Amino acid sequence: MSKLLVTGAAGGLGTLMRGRLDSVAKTLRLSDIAEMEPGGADAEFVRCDLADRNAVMSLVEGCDGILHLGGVSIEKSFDKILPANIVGVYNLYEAARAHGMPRILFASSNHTIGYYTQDTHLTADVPLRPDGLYGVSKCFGEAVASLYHDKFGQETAIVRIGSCFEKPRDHRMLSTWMSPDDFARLIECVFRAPRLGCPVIWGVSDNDTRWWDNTATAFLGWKPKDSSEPFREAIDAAIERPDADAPDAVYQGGKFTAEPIHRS
Ligand code: NAI
Ligand code: 15L
Repeated sequence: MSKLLVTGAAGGLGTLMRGRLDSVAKTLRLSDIAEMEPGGADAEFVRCDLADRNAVMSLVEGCDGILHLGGVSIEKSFDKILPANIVGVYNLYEAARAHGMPRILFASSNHTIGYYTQDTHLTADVPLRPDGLYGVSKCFGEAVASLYHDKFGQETAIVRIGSCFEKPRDHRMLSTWMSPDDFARLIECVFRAPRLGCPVIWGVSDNDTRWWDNTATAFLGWKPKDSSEPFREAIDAAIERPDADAPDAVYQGGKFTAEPIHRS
C-alpha cells in the first residue's frame, strides 16, 4: 500500500513496529498524542488526540490502511480510559467510513478474556470475560469493528494481543508472548489478504504453552515462527514462580484480574 497510518506510534509497540513495516507500506503516517520524531524520509508525524473528532477526520484522510495501536494500554480509571479507547475508537471508525474505509488492524487485548483460567483453551468465538475496565474498553472496540463491518463492510483484523515485547518478562508471558517479528509478519498478512472480513486473531507466538487457537484464521496464512521456550530457563532463574493460587498463575489475564476498579 502507499500510506499506512500508525496510531499510538510513540508507544512501546509503535516503537517496536515502525522499523518492521517496510514491506507493508511505502510511507508511514505516524501519530500519537505525545511528541515523537518521525525519523526517516518515508515517515511523517501528525500529533493528534484520538478524542478530537475533527483531528481524527483529517488524520485518516489519504491513508490506505490503519494500524490502530493508540490508546490507554493498562488498567486505569474510567475517565482516563474513556477519551482514547471509547471516544477515540468511535472517531477512528467514523473517519475511516468518511475516507474510503481503509482496512484497520485493531490492537485488542487478551484482557477481553482475562477471567478465563489458564487451563482453558480458547477459540476466538468464546464469550468475552474482560478482567477490568481496560478490557471492557477493548470489548467495545471489538464491537465497533463488528458493527462497522456488518453495517458498512469496513474490514478489521481484531488482534487480541497477548504480550508483545522484545522478550517474555515473566512465567505467564511464556504462554502469552508474541514476538515483535511475529507481529510484523501478522501485520503483513492482514494488509495483504485479498479478503479480510472482521476476524478475531489471537496475537501469540508459537509458544509451547499457549492457550489460544487460531485455526479459524488459517486463511490469512500467518504462521508465527518464534517461541518463548528459549527464554524459559532465564525466566526460571531470574523470577520466582508465582504461587499456584496467585492471579498470575490462575487467570489468563494474570495480575489484571487483581486490580481494583480505579477511581479518578
Ligand atoms: P503504550 O501505552 O506503550 O502505547 C500507547 C500509545 O497510545 C502511547 O504512545 C500513548 O501516548 C498513545 N495514546 C494514549 N492516549 C492517546 C490519545 N488520546 N490520542 C492519541 N494517542 C494516545 O502501549 P503499547 O504496549 O504500545 O500497546 C499498543 C496497543 O496495543 C494498545 O492499544 C494496547 O492496548 C494494545 N496491546 C498491547 C499489548 C502489548 O503486549 N504491548 C498487549 C495487548 C494489547
Ligand atoms: C495488555 O493488554 C497491555 O497493553 C500490555 O502492557 C501487557 O500488560 C499485556 O496486555 C499482557 O497481558 O501481558
